[in-house]
Amino acid sequence: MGEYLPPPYGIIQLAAYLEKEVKNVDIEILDCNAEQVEWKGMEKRIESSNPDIVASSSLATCNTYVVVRTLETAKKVNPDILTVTGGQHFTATAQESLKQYPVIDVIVRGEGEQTLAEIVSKSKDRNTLPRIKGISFQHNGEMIHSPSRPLIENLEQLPYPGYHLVKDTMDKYHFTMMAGRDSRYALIEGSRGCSHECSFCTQWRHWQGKWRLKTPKRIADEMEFCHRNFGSKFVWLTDDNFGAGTRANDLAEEIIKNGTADEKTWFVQARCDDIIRNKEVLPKLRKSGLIWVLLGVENTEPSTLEAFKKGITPEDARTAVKLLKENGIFAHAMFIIGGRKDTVKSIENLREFANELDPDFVMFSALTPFPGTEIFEEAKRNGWIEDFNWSHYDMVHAIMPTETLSRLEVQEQLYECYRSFYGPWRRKLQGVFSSNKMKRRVFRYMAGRSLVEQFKSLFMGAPA
Ligand code: B12
Ligand code: SF4
Repeated sequence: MGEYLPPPYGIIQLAAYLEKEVKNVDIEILDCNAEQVEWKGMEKRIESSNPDIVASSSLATCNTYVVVRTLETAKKVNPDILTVTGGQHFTATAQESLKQYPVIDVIVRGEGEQTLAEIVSKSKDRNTLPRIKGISFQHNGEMIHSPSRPLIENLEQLPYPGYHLVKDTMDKYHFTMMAGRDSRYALIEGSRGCSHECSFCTQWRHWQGKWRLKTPKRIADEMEFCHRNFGSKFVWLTDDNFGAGTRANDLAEEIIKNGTADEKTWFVQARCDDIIRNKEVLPKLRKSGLIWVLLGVENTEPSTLEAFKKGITPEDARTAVKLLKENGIFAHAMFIIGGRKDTVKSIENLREFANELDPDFVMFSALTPFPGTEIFEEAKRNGWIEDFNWSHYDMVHAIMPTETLSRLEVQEQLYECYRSFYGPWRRKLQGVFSSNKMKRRVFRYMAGRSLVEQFKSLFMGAPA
């Protein structure tokens, strides 16, 4: 998706909670991406801060080695530093990760706020660690997994995200292709978890199959808070769904009520069926600043959709894309290739479907068996996984073959999907000269940087 620099949302959320709940704690956030700090610089910063604890963000499986190197750097500076990490990947792989990476002292499993606060409060006496719920650690060569911590019942007990802790780098965060280089960008969390159970997704299991929601008023107020205090003009709502009922409508109304809807825009990921359910609300959502929706279309083959347990149909995708376009909301569709039953023909059909669907923007990805998913378990059991290099788990590198295609062939098919959608001059010209401002910007941006070619160079020759 071109150049972007996101604020480190998970970490500032955790830090804001520590500030609120733990007495006498000094917190420093180091955003190495934003501050352009390399490994040596990180080492120096840790040295000069002389912390008791170093906690690293992780976000996605593909960042595993970067997390490990970060914690290694902390241990190099001072072996007594307590090193901590968490998030979806380390939660799902706690046992193996502790074994494989002895530089990790503690893995926080699942929800992080309360657990990290307790670790910080009790860190002076490490013998109390076993009494903390929701952690995994090694003690005298033994792997200890304390009982899971119950989820926070009401998400509104959480403080507003700690953007003040990264205020010096706030003007650096951007999502150029989506919102332009100069639009200050913030992430806001409106809910945690998901009420669906797709077999390729880590999200619902990580949050114990529960979907907890902030109220529309609170979400709108958080957007307003970022706008007023940090000048945020573009907000990525981290939710995965709108859901049914009046939620989407109420959110749009609350944003409009706050009076600055025309000064900011926002983005969300959504299910096709939720867009259809909320079709009457789309004009209001657009008025509230919703400019871009990423739709999980995933696939069109009935057997693949069934294996994915997504619970939507190609017809839902057609309707959802049409509705978004009619309402001037940029329709971005995501597809997954490389399911076990995929063949050259089925992927060709998917390409045809994507072309016919004609969303404003598409992304194709290779089915990635993220640890913690049903697909990972099945694939591991059956020996389908050919690549355990976590840095390749970015949905761009093919990790598994299908019944009829080798891993390299899946990889080539992925590139072919991009070429087929973005290659034709007709689509390029329609994009570059589109009457839709957003589409014009995206296609001009892509054309200027030959993004499809860059995509090819990311992986060609990757599977060894
Ligand atoms: C916004 C977002 C992005 C944004 C911005 C990320 C950012 N810097 O904040 C961008 C666009 C950059 C992005 C990119 C990618 N993303 Co993303 N992203 C998300 C999204 C929607 C929200 C993340 C978030 O902030 N959540 C809210 C925070 C509070 O939750 P959290 O991070 O899980 O943290 C909580 C706990 O897990 C725990 N915790 C987490 N880390 C730590 C660390 C410590 C020390 C402790 C104590 C606790 C702890 O405590 C936190 C509070 O309770 C999630 C899906 C989701 N709804 O969560 C996907 C998600 C994280 N992304 C995912 C993926 C796959 C990617 C990409 C690989 C996609 C791609 N092909 O490019 C890249 C990876 C980029 C990279 N190298 O980091 C997957 C990860 C799956 C996996 N196991 O790898 C997710 C889960 C989506 C999904 N449903 O599959 N992403
Ligand atoms: S893919 Fe989307 S709908 Fe399915 S479980 Fe994950 S977040 Fe929920």
